[in-house]
Amino acid sequence: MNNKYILVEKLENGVGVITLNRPEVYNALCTQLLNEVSAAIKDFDNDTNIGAIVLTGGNKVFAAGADIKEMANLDFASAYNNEFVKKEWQTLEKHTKPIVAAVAGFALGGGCEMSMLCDIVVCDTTAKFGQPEVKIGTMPGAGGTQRLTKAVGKAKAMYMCLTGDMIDSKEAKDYGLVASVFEEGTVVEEAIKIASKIASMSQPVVRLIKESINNSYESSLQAGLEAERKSFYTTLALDDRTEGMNAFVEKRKAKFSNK
Ligand code: CO8
Repeated sequence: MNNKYILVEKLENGVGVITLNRPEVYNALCTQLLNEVSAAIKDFDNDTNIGAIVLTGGNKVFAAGADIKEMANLDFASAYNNEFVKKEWQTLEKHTKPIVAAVAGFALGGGCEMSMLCDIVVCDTTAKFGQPEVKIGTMPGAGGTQRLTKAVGKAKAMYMCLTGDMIDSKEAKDYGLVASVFEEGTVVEEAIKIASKIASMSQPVVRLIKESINNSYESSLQAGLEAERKSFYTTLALDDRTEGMNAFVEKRKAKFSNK
């Protein structure tokens, strides 16, 4: 497949690497990029030579969230009726091989959610995690109110989702959002080392362990995710969401009307 927004590599040590590649917009997650990531993950899942995957944006930025310019004209009816990006996110949720997220720089909104969909998150000292959707008149729609709460606890998740403030790599480590923090510029190679260690293990055993941890972690999560997605679609009916996204695109401060 010819990819426009990602780079895909198969390394000899059984590791597949997917690199988000829209640097001019901080790897904003447009539908095509999500489609490409989803197809690459499916390919790796079906490839018996691949034992683990690294998902990264490279050593500068992970992703600054869903593509706001693409969503600026999205309305509630079409998002809900056509299940806007639901299947792409679900491929990420359902992958069977372990994925290590290697985060440098911003992991915001859908970017933070994408990292949390991976099985292990590692970052470098430049990493900044956040759920800033509230600032553009919407809310997380791919796990930000659910997985973040399970990862960092209610108080910190409320703080992050309600203020839109970011946390740095130290806080992310202290709160258990990431497994390890590496020196600036080294996170991709370190993530590959972790993935290569996993790829050297028995694939069915790795899969059983992963399933088993997810069974524990995800009990009662699905109902929350379904409700969250519908609530995200609901924000598309608000004037404030239109104002927030237009203000971002026009590079001005949003004036919310609480409607
Ligand atoms: N979408 C589209 N374009 C973006 C995005 C984005 N998320 N982030 C940055 N860009 C673009 C900018 O528009 C700009 O483009 P241009 O040069 O053409 O004007 C370029 O990237 C550089 O950005 P800035 O000039 O703003 O760079 P700064 O270094 O000043 O700031 C930030 C960097 C802090 C990352 C800033 O760009 C920012 O705040 N970005 C938006 C972050 C955000 O709000 N993310 C959340 C998006 S909403 C979301 O993710 C919801 C997911 C829901 C999934 C639903 C599933 C059902």
